[in-house]
Amino acid sequence: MKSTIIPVLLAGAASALPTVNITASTCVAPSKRIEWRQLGAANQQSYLNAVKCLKTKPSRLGIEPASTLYDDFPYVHFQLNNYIHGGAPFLPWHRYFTHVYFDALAECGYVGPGTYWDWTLDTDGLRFSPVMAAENGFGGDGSDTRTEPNADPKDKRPFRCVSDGPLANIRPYYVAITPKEMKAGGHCLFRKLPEVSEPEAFKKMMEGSIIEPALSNVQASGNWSTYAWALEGGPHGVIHASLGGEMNPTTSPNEPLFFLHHAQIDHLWWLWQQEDTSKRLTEYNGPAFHFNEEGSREVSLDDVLPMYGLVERELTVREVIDTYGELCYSY
Ligand SMILES: *[C@@H]1O[C@H](CO)[C@@H](O)[C@H](O)[C@H]1NC(C)=O
Ligand SMILES: *[C@@H]1O[C@H](CO)[C@@H](O)[C@H](O)[C@H]1NC(C)=O
Ligand SMILES: [Cu+2]
Repeated sequence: MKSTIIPVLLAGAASALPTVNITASTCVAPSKRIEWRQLGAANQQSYLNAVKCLKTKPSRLGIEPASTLYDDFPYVHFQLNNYIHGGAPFLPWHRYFTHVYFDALAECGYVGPGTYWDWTLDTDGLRFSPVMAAENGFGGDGSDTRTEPNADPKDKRPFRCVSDGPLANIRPYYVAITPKEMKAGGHCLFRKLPEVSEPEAFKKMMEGSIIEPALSNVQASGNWSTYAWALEGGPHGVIHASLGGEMNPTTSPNEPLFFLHHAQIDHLWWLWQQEDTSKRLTEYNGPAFHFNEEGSREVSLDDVLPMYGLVERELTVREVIDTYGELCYSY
C-alpha cells in the first residue's frame, strides 16, 4: 500500500516546486543547538510550555477535526513509516522533521535554541536524567496505578500514564494499534521503561550500542550506508526501546522526548559529517524504502522529503544534508 502511495506523492510534490538555487551563503548565522541540560530553567520551561501549546493549535492536515498540531507529527510519521525507516531516507527525513517541529515550537512561543538529549550521559538509568525530571523536564516513567481509562479493551498493552511533570495531563490523539491500524480519540502520554523491570537487559542494550566503545564504533563507520544503518539499528532503536510506551509504535512522536532523541541522532550524524565534509555532505545512496520492501528504487539527493501537509514547500535531501544550508543550524 504505502509503496504505491508515496512515490506518487513525491512526484506530485516535486513537479509543483519552483527551482531554487541553494548555496552555503544562504546560511549566514547558523543557530546552535544545545543539550537540554545547558538550556537553563527559563528556556526549559518555555520549551515545555510550547509543547503543551501545540495541543491548542489547529491541525495543519485537516484530517481529524479533533486533532491538533501536536498530533500532526505522530500522524505524519505513522503514514510515512516505510519510507522513513529502514532505508536511506531515515536520517535526512528525521533531520527535516525535527527542524519542522522546532519551527512549530517557535510559533508556540519558544524562543530558545534547538535542543537535544545526550543520553550518553544517562546510561546508568534514563529515569535519573534531568530530561525525565518532574521539574523542568518531561516527567518520569509511566505509573502502574494510573492507567488509561479510554484504552481499547482489545489493546493488551498497559497504558501506564506519565503522572508527574508538566505533561502529565496531555492527551495525544492518535495511537497505533498495529502497523496497519491507528486509533483516534485521545489517551494519556504513556511510558514503560524496561530499565525498571529488566535492568540487566537494559544494561546489555546500552553496552551494545551507546556505552563506549560501542558508540565510537558506530561513529567510525567509513561510508554512508554502513553508518546510517548502524546508527538507526543501534543507538536510535535502543533509546526508542528503552523509553517504551509511546516510543514503540509508529506514532512515537506522541512522546515529546522523541524530538530530543532524534536531535541527538542528528547531532551524531552531524559530527560524522563534519569529519569529512568533502565526502559526507553529498554521500547518499541505498534503497528508498524499508529494506523489507520489494523492488525499492535507489535514492537520489533530489528526492523530495514528504511532510504530508506539515509544510508549504517540501525540501529535497540535497537541501537538508548540509545543516549549513536551508535549515541553517549547527551543534
Ligand atoms: C540557478 O543557478 C544556475 C547556474 O548558476 C542558473 O543558470 C539559474 O538561472 C539559477 N536559477 C535560479 C532560479 O536562480
Ligand atoms: C561501505 O563499507 C562497508 C564496510 O566497510 C562495505 O562492505 C561496503 O561495500 C561499503 N559500501 C559502499 C557503497 O562503498
Ligand atoms: Cu521515526
